[in-house]
This record gives sequence, structure tokens and C-alpha cells, in this order.
Amino acid sequence: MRIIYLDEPTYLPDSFVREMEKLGEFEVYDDRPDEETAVRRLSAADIAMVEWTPLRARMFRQIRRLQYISLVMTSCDLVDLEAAGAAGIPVSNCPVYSAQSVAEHVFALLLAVHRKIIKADALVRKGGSHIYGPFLASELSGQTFGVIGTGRIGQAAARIARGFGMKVIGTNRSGRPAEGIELKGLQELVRESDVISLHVPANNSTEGLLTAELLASMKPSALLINTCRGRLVDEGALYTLLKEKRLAGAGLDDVTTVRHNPLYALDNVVFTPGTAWYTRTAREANMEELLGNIQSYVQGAVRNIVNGEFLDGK
Ligand code: DAR
Repeated sequence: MRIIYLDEPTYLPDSFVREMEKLGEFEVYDDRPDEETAVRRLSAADIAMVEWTPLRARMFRQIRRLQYISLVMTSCDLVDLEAAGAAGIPVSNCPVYSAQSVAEHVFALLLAVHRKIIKADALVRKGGSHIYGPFLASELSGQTFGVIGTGRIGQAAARIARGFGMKVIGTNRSGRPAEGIELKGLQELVRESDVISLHVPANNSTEGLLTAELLASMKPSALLINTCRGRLVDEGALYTLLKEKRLAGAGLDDVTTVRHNPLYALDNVVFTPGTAWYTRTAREANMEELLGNIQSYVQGAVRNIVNGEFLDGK
């Protein structure tokens, strides 16, 4: 059994490598391969872990030998899942490891925007002290926290919001109830929330989910927190609303264009570079979850499957 880690692991402890070596021949590639190289590597492996490399339909038409892919993360948008299924390759993700870390980061962003922490920090460094004027805020307690997506991360964020004394409302497409979250339609949720936090996967049906129209229907005093993919939001419309102060602020862990994004000029937005998940706890849990995926596959019981005909009833 040949097992590979296709592309530049963010974290790979020795203990993980040792476990992999018990299962077969294990090779780790420390770079991010181009398409051709990726196809070559994947065609010389039985099992692959993938962290960075987009795997497109045309690649699956060329890949030989490969039997199973485990994504290293929760998001599945790197892989053309249908094409993988058509090639007979089940794909798993790691759905649990970072839910709490991401939810905590939602509040890091939220409080940073809401209490203007970046601006306050800069003032203090310039010698400012006891300057109240620009920092007048409201208490989150009693405000409405709206989660779009009530899966693991949305629920973890909701629990923290309740700790702040916020009322939690949520929306999801399945209509499945979630504890402590009052379910609403998307439009209603957007109109009623003081804080909106997005927790849905990026795919064809969620791209641009927060349209210009929906964004314009948010309360002018509201905040948007996005720890998912930037492309879930109409970013141009978001920019205009924030610039014209028709929306109070945003906390963003991802944007659609990294270089020279117009949003960077706005001081009512706080950015982080995709670090919502990145805690020591989540990193360890990520390795445990990934190891479990590979071990399960080797033992003949695939888990956390995310593609097509292999779906295990999730
Ligand atoms: N998009 C997030 C973070 C990926 C982080 N990289 C990891 N876990 N190696 C996700 O979990 O999908």
C-alpha cells in the first residue's frame, strides 16, 4: 500500500508519520505541485492526503491506481467530488477538528470590529490614553446573533453567543432543528440579525449566497462575520455598503481577491488570513481525524465520505 501526502503539510508530527508507516509505504511531498505533477504523484499511490492542490475533473480522467483521497480539512471545494466519484474514488474530509477554534475566532473578529480594537491599539501606541469618543459601543448582550448554517461550527458559534447573552437565530437548508437556535428563513434572518456569522461550505449552490439585495437588507448597525470562503458574499456590494456606512462593519477571514482588495481601505473591517481554524488544539485534532480516516479506509470501513455514490447517509 503506497500512501502519499500530496502537498506541503502545514503540520505533520512524527507520531503521525510513524502511524502511516505502519500502514504502508508513506511519502510526503513538501511542495505544492502543478497539475501534471499532481496527476503523476496521485497515479503512483493508493491513498492520498490532499491539503492545497485543486483536483479537477480532467485530472481524474488521467489518474490511475489511486483508490482513496482524504482531504486534510473540512472544506471540500478543492476537489471535483463528482469527477472523483465517477473515477471510483471515495473522498473524505475532516469535519470536526476545528469547529470550536473557528467559532472562537468568530468572536475574536466580532469583538475586534465591534469594540474597534485595531484603532484603539494604534492610538495607545501613539501615546493616547482614556480617549472615549470614537469607541462608544453597545453591549452584545440582548442583541441577535444570526448563524447561516447550523452545522457543527454554526452550533459552536451559537453556544458562545448564548454565553454573551445574545439571542440566537439560524437558518439552514435542511430545516433540521438545532439546539438553542430559533430557525428562520434566510431573508428574515438577514433582516433581523445584529450580527450575522456565515457557516456554510462553498459550492455551486452557496457561491454568492449573500447577494447585494440581501446585504442591503441588513440593519445599518449590523456586523457581518465571515470565517468561510469570501466568495459566499457579493464582495463588491459589501464594499459599497461598508464604505457608505449602510452597514456598520465586517470581520473577514477570507476575501475573494487577496492583492489590492478595495476592502483594505476601510477601517470598519478587520481581516485575518484564513487563521480561524489555527489553534494547537485543532491542529492535533486534525491529525487524529486524518489518521482515523486513513486507518478506517485501510480496514475496509470508509468514513467521513463526501462524494456522490459513496455518501454514507450524512
Ligand atoms: N478551510 C478550513 C481550514 C483549512 C486549514 N488547513 C488544514 N487543516 N490543514 C477547513 O478546515 O476547511
